[in-house]
Amino acid sequence: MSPAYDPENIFAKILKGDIPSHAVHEDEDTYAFMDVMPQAPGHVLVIPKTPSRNLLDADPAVLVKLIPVVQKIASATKEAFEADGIFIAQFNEAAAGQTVFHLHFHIVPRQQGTDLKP
Ligand code: DGP
Repeated sequence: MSPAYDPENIFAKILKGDIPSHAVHEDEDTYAFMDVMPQAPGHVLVIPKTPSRNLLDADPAVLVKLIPVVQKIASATKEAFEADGIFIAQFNEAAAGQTVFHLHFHIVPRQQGTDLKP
């Protein structure tokens, strides 16, 4: 069983407007914004507005609304950054690399022959 959702996590504060962010999309259920530590130009994070610690913790009904937005933002980002491909990643718990405990998808434009920043 996962630890409880912490309502004071950074992305919860971004959703509340307590921490500024650069929005690229917002609707009733979803928010997308630029990652403050981009692994490549155009690195976007897509999050649900519903409190969810990670994918394993999320109500499937939340994912049904979130995934089409991930797809849409990935397509738009690929076009905007003239990327050769798009990397989409999502981590669950610290052992797997999660550092902010509010469900998020990383969308990172990739150019052929370039590496992600470590
Ligand atoms: P991870 O939990 O490891 O999947 O990644 C969390 C990401 O969140 C990481 O790429 C950096 C980003 N991040 C952390 N703090 C902030 C913040 O205050 N604003 C924004 N825009 N991004 C943040």
